[in-house]
Amino acid sequence: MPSYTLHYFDFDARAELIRLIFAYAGIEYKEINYDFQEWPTIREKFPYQTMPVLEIDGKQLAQSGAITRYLARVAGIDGKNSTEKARADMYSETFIQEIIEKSYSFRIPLIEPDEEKRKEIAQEFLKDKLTPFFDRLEEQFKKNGGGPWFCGETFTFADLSYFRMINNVMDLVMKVETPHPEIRAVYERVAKLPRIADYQKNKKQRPF
Ligand SMILES: N[C@@H](CCC(=O)N[C@@H](CS)C(=O)NCC(=O)O)C(=O)O
Repeated sequence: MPSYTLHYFDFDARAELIRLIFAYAGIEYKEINYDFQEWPTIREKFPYQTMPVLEIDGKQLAQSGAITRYLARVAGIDGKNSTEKARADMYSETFIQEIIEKSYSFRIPLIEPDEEKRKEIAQEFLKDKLTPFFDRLEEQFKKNGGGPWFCGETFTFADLSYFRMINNVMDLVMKVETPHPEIRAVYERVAKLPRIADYQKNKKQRPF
């Protein structure tokens, strides 16, 4: 197994799915966190002056999506065939782009400093985005075979990405009124995986 070092800020944000894949696969890695004050003097070290960056035996791999897919391949959870791989990608990208990235506007004070405004945006997000999104996801999940995982019988990184997304907006998920029993069950299944349960129990609590 290569040696792995993950470089990121001390946030969940774009590194959390990567950490979850490491945890699921039981792969050892080192993590180095940077703060914003030191970032301007450090960014030059990285290929595109952004993080996360995964160092694999000393070689740098940038882009959270590339790192995720690389690790999913290493862990054997990237899907068994081209269709499953594409579907896992589709779900994971949707969770990241449609929900997690859109939640930054009410999660990150640096983006929206006004706390009252952040609360307002969160309420709008719950009503206009999250609730219809879950209705649709429940429908898609059933159409695509009904589980137990997002790629049917095959567990993939999309299930971890889903778990990550729900945790990211858990406070709002609790307020969604329509029931979504099928996809809710996926969350419970992931949460019960022994290595994931262990990771969640011991994980550092970060604001976003
Ligand atoms: N598309 C990139 C975006 C990376 C990115 O923008 N990372 C942020 C932190 S989440 C960053 O490095 N910001 C510092 C900067 O842009 O100077 C990815 O997914 O890895």
